[in-house]
Amino acid sequence: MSIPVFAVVGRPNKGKSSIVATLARDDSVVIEARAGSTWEAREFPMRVDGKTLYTLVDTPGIQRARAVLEWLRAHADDAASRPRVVREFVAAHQTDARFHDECALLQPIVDGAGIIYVVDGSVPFGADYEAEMEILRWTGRPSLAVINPIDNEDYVAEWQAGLGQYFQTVRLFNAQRAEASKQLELLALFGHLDEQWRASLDRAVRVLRAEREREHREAATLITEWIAAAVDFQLSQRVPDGLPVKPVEELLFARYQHELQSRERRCRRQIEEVYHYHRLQRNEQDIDLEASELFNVEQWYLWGLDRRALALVAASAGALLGGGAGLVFDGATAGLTGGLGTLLSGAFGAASGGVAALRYADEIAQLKVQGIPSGGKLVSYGPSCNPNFPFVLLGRALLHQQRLCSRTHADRSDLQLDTALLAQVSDTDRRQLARWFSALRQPRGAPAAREALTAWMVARTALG
Ligand SMILES: Nc1nc2c(ncn2[C@@H]2O[C@H](COP(=O)(O)OP(=O)(O)O)[C@@H](O)[C@H]2O)c(=O)[nH]1
Ligand SMILES: [Mg+2]
Repeated sequence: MSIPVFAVVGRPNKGKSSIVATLARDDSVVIEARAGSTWEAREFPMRVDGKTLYTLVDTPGIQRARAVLEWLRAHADDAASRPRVVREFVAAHQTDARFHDECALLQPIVDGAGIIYVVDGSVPFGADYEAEMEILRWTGRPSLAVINPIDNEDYVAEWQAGLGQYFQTVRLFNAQRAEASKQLELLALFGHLDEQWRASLDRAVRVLRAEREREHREAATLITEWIAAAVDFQLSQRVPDGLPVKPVEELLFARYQHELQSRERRCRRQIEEVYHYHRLQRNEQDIDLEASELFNVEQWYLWGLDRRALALVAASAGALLGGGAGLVFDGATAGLTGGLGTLLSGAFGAASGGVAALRYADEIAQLKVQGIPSGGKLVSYGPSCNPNFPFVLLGRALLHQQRLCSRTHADRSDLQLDTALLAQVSDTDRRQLARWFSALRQPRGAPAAREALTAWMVARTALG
């Protein structure tokens, strides 16, 4: 049985390469504002278990339709000879530089490919498109038209009427922003162009759907692992007798922060790979423990929990920790008395000791200086016992993942990671998360908490 092949054709700059990038989920497809950036036809096969389910062919733009049509008309005797005449045109112009692009885009079609004709729904339809549509009709191959609304949908209705004269199927499809379900719908439609192709394309849709679910699970697992490792993370350093402790404390904190930053970056890069992004440019900021990102009220809104949410979380986490964890509530406002300083003082005792120099460090984790029996001191930092900390990490990770899932491989803009996300989490979910985070910090509860947290993320991605 023949493998379905689809040639994506149209004028330059209509989003042909964008459609290929989006459907093939391949960010190596060349997309440029400059016309003529696709010079040769390039094939993108979708392979599963060593078998190709279908192939997309990105092609150079049609530019000399009138001249081609003239040649075709001069060489055809009747309607039945048209497909043969198109083949003859391609054969006769292989080395003709004037028709290089036309030969490159017609070749896969005369070889048996289905036609995906792409137009821009934000510019008017015009009779001058009819020559190229006529040529495509002459090939006698099954075809489908896609209206890509590049800037807006102003002329979509007009295009639908015009294209309807030449194509049985016309679809509106945003090459750069179509969500996953729309992408799969379009692929299924490709399969309907020819009865022989249907089974392969239906299978491709099923495989792709399963693939996405697997990716979400993999991403969720990576995020859980990262958060569990981050709250568990600790560093220590020996200081020989007679040497000052303070510089070591500062150094240790700097190393702690640096290590968390690079782990977060690593986790993000891994998740980008999971979703097939290999060339992403991003606008991201490393987590900054010193700039009080976690504790600044405005920043709470962005990444972590606001005062009210934090109180809720502290209440449920505190209950699990057995109450005496230094959580002091102001009963009247249900807020926290004195903010986080109070939250972490008391049993945690972080405010005591030589930590005043590290203004915010004490709030992420505990800095400890212990005497060593053999002499000198051991300075240690972490693991973090701050209830807000894993929320901040989760918020950052979910935003990153959500941004990846809602973009396409045709979108080459920077990944923007500067908006709020956790605002969308319900109070019930927050309490649940707080319990899992607190269990993550205990050896006994950790495996179940990891599983629950991963499952929660998978369910959330499936909904979004
Ligand atoms: N905003 C927007 N831009 C698009 C869309 N499709 C294509 N473009 C842009 O149009 C230009 C040409 O796209 P490309 O896919 O290379 O078109 P091709 O020449 O037909 O292959 C690029 O700058 C794309 O970013 C779209 O759906 N929305
Ligand atoms: Mg192109």
